[in-house]
Amino acid sequence: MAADLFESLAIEMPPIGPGVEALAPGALLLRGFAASVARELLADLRRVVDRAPFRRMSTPGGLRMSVAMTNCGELGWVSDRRGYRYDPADPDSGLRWPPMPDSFAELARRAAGHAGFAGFAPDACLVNRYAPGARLSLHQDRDERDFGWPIVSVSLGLPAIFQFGGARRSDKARRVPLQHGDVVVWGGPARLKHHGVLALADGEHPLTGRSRVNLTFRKAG
Ligand code: MD3
Ligand code: FE
Repeated sequence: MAADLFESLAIEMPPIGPGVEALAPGALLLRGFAASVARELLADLRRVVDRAPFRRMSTPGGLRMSVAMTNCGELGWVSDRRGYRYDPADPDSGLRWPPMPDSFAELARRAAGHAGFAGFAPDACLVNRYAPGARLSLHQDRDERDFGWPIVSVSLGLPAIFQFGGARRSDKARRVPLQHGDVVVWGGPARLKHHGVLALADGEHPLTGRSRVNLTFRKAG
């Protein structure tokens, strides 16, 4: 009886181990998963930003976002008065986005594998940089072609409070603190949920200074 119960749970639930937490169906938090490679990621990010500097984009409605963004990989997410889209070129330079560093792609592939998404090969990495006070209001990520692939997010630097809501923007959102090195895989039923980030609290991090950096890996095209 109890054995049957556990057997069925083992089939339904993702493999949960130390430091692994299901935030919601399809949303797997891997606490500290990126901590051991954080220095390498940030060194590789410096080379990306040399070619494609952080910039604050505008929304289609003409508001300037508080979060500064750049991209690497074959496609980059851009927002301007014309709308949201993935573009192979950086609109600020006209050049292709910098290639995705191997350290980025490998981390994303390993994390997605832990959540059951074998073969995740992201073609886009949106990099978000938050200064104190910067925030991201509740939104959905739906500019990608195939929602069957997850989004993998990697938090670096100062901690932030992440909001995870529902199918509708007005659905009540729960708050999840995300720390340096945390990785979340958002797939399945979590993939189209609304989410955002509360205004960043001031602080100082040894690796990023007064900022938080978030990498989001996507299969966009
Ligand atoms: C849940 N970035 O870039 S990462 C974004 O911390 C974005 O910079 C936030 O939302 C950040 O679009 C949150 C976590 C995240 C990313 C994508 C998701 C959560 C998600 C897609 C679906 C559901
Ligand atoms: Fe998002």
